[in-house]
Amino acid sequence: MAAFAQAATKAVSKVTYDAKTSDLKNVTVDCSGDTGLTTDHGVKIPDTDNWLKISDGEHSGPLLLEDQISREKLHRFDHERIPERVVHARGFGAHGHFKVYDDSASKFTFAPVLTDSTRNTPIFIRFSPAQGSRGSPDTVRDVRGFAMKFYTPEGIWDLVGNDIPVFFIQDAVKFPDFVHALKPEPHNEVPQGQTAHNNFWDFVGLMPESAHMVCWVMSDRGIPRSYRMMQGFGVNTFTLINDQGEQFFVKFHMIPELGVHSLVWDEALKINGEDPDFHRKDLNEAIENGCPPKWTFGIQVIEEKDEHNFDFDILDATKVWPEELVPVQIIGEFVLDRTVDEVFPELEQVAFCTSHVVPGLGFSDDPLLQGRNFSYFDTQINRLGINWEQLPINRPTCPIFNHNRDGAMDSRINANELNYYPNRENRGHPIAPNRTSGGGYVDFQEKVQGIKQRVRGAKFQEHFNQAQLFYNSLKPHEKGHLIRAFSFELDHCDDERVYKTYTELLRNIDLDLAKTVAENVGGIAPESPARPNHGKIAPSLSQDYFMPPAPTIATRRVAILIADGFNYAEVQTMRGLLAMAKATCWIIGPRRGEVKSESQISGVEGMTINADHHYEGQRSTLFDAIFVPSGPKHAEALMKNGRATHWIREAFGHCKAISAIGEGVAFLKHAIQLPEVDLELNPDVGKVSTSYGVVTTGKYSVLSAAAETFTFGPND
Ligand code: HDD
Repeated sequence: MAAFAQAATKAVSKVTYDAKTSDLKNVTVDCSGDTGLTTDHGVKIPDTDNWLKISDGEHSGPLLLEDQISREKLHRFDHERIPERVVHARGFGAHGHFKVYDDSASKFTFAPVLTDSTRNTPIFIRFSPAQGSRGSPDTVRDVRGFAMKFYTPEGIWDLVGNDIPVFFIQDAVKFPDFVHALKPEPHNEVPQGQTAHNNFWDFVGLMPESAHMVCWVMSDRGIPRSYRMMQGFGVNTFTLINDQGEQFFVKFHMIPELGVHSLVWDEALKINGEDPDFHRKDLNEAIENGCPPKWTFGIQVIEEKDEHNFDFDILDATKVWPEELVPVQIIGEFVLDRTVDEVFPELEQVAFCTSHVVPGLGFSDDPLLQGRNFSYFDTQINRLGINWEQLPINRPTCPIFNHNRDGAMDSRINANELNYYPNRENRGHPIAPNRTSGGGYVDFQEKVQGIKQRVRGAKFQEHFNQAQLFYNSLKPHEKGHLIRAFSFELDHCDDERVYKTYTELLRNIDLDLAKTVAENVGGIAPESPARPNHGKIAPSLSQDYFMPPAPTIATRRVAILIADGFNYAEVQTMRGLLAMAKATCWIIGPRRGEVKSESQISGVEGMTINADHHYEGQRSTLFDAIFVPSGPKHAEALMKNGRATHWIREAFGHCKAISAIGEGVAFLKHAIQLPEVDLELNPDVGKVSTSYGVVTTGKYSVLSAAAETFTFGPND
């Protein structure tokens, strides 16, 4: 199965399969192709540089319309773009595999994808900020889509989640309004990749139900360090059905093995300019360096009888089910271990539908999910046409047979002249639903009663308890970042009705928060809270709760800053240590090319190192840690170089791990110029310990601990 998924997603030039049985086993994919150019209709191209024209060899005459080769080339170019996604237009992803550890979930579901531990289900995941257009930068402040496609023998399961467990709105009918307010404003198409504008804050200020989600987006969750270091959530409440026909409510969780880590805001702002593709490069780099990112997969389950036992409605997508109340049961894991071959056929054309579930899974009456179930298929038709599920990346890896017909780009040959049911040969008949993997889909026989009306339940009317719970659960530094984020965003709103309304709304969450933000942005600093703070906290809402079991710097990017006269042995030792810890290491020098070591410039036949980049070519923001070796002349040269000095100051301001030896320490002191920051010499000479991106080795001194006391260093 995996082979086909692989084949199905490879950019294929020739795919042959037995159309009659749709038997996919004998799929052959020949991507070898000829290196010579042909037209799309297979004719070999004699010349791709000159349009056929009338000419005496000297002067060019008119081009000839008969040149079907040149015309085709221009036609294809003119029609390359398809409608970008109306939200989540920017995105990137990879292929991987999913497996469950055991059949523990069979209490709740008969779906083999969640209960059969012998399976290794091919998956494809696309991560995506929501607001920006397809060409917007990666490290914007935004929610990140976390869309998973499972290619199972029972059909495709699309779990279309986000990296934040709640959403802005409760009822799907508000989605067009929400997106209109979120996206660039219609009169000037500003801003790109930002929520910092009047319309967004006007809308959420008038929609208290969005308060909880807005707090999450304004927290460090809104600026993930990496797609590999963020959680994923199914967000909506789905259902599971077990083989006794019992139904359970379920929420899905994806927990990154590397832990949850974020950028600091100043860093995110700068990376958007320095490397707008930071997150997508980071994902590919990790996979290509043999460090495929891994997540564990968990479920929260509530029995039907317990549905109303909570002070919130469990079908309300603006609410979490606190893990302290409903534990997350880890049932499996997944890894992303293959990068895409080509963006358009795999990432631009991948399409997800929340309505695509496999037997054993179902939908709750969550009003957001029910609306989503309509929207996704509709939007795929608009983007890709009615036969979008025949595109290799979207194609199921199990047999397909039905009476759906024709429509643009229908390439399936059903070889079935009885394209209706019932028919005299009972061809294409329904498959009796039963609670096994071979049965037809089981619709849960749920009893529903009520009257037709446009309402939401009483518990849907409460909007601040969980926003308070989230705020209370943040660590002090997380709270500080959140307050600064609100202040940044509302400072970009120039209509005072907007920022005054929102600072007033913050009184419902926390008085300090409301006062500080109001003072920063010119709102009315409140004297009292709009409601008491219940003071509850849920530790699992802080991202610090999700640290890896064992500290690791695996896949972290470490820059080694050198100038002519550096200590060669130290650099080579550090490179070895970092490689052992599976971190990636980059030499940054005065030039990209040979940099002379200390012994070499002192006339002894010494070694040189080739720098990967020069000081101006990269920035500290693109690295997690910096190491500066010893060497008097090298340290002196660094001290004289403003850009190298800024590297250290900026990294210090971003609380990065910085380490140095000997004269390198003097350079750090010179760069940081904060006498109160005491360079602590690590006493463990020669020992290498690494934790959370902090590299402390041997007699090197480490500044990162000191940097923690600063959220912004001297240069910010
Ligand atoms: Fe959505 C895309 C996630 C609410 C309608 N959504 C889209 C994508 C993600 C999400 C990750 C990008 C998928 C991809 O990579 O192709 N959306 C969510 C989550 C939501 C949510 C987690 C709240 C729980 N979405 C939501 C609502 C509606 C939509 C309420 C409409 C009623 N979403 C869409 C869409 C998109 C989409 C318009 C645009 C592109 C696409 O579907 O394929 O149908």
